[in-house]
Amino acid sequence: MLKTVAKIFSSFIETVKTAKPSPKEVENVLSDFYLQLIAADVAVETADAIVNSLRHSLLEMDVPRFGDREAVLKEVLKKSIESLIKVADVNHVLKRVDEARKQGRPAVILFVGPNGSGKTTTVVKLAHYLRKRGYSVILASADTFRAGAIEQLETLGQRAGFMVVSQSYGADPAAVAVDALNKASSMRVNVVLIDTAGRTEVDRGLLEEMRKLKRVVKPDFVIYTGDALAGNAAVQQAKMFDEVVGIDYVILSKVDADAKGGSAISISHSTGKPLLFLGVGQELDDLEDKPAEKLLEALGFA
Ligand SMILES: Nc1nc2c(ncn2[C@@H]2O[C@H](COP(=O)(O)OP(=O)(O)OP(=O)(O)O)[C@@H](O)[C@H]2O)c(=O)[nH]1
Ligand SMILES: [Mg+2]
Repeated sequence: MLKTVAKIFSSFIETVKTAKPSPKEVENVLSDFYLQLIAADVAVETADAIVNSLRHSLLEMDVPRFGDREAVLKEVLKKSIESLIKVADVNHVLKRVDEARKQGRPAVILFVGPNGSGKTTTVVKLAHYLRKRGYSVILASADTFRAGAIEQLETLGQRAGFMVVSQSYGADPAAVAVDALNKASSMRVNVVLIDTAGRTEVDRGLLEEMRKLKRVVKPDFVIYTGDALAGNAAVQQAKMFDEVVGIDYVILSKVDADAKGGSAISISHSTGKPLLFLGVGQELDDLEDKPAEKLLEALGFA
């Protein structure tokens, strides 16, 4: 997990730990480091931010005579990465669900993202997460587009013990979502999670449909699910989804299978949208609600 970036970090520390480099050496080391980060799919603006925050420390760093330069440098790098990984407190989401409950309505969370990014799997994992915390949840299959999508959510959802509201392929996704909302209201269910079809910037019709869905269901939150394996593309797509539909949070999936780590350290910084969870496997419990801790640990800062 995130081995490439972790290695780039440790070899950077190795290079600069022994003696205080001259300004010229600092620039050489940093430009090398920068190129390695870009090659590992770190977004350009994020690599810039890391390098800029390190430049000052490398030039000005004042380690006591017998001080441990390596430990100080590692701490500086850790602080820099920590400040870039913006996370959301899941309690904020739970509080909103409580407020909705007090108003006598279900909270609604709309999942969006590109094809195959992990939306459907994550919907079921989040339902499980919420149920463990005492909330009742139903799922809406508003992906009426991709062959097999309805059966996939029905299978995964029902196996985990959730009610799945669906219609037929080609049905209006907004109609499915409204149907689910009505059922949730009459059954006094706390949360409705809406699964949608994967889409890209070339699917104009699908993007418009997503906007309509948002207009109709007025979700409490829109969550973008990105695939860590897509690297920088996951970051660019998140920006596109934010422009087109508006997103509140990011969940990055498949972090367990991501050998590089570029998207994981860039996505919240680059999009300005906080990371809510990391998907770290295909089981129901593989949803990590402390993304920053988990990423820093994988990057060797434990
Ligand atoms: N290793 C790993 N695999 C995951 C994770 N999340 C999802 N997957 C797998 O990724 C694949 C795609 O997941 P889906 O949930 O179907 O993705 P989707 O975004 O709903 O896909 P579309 O509906 O086709 O757009 C499936 O094989 C999942 O099991 C994760 O956190 N880790
Ligand atoms: Mg899906």
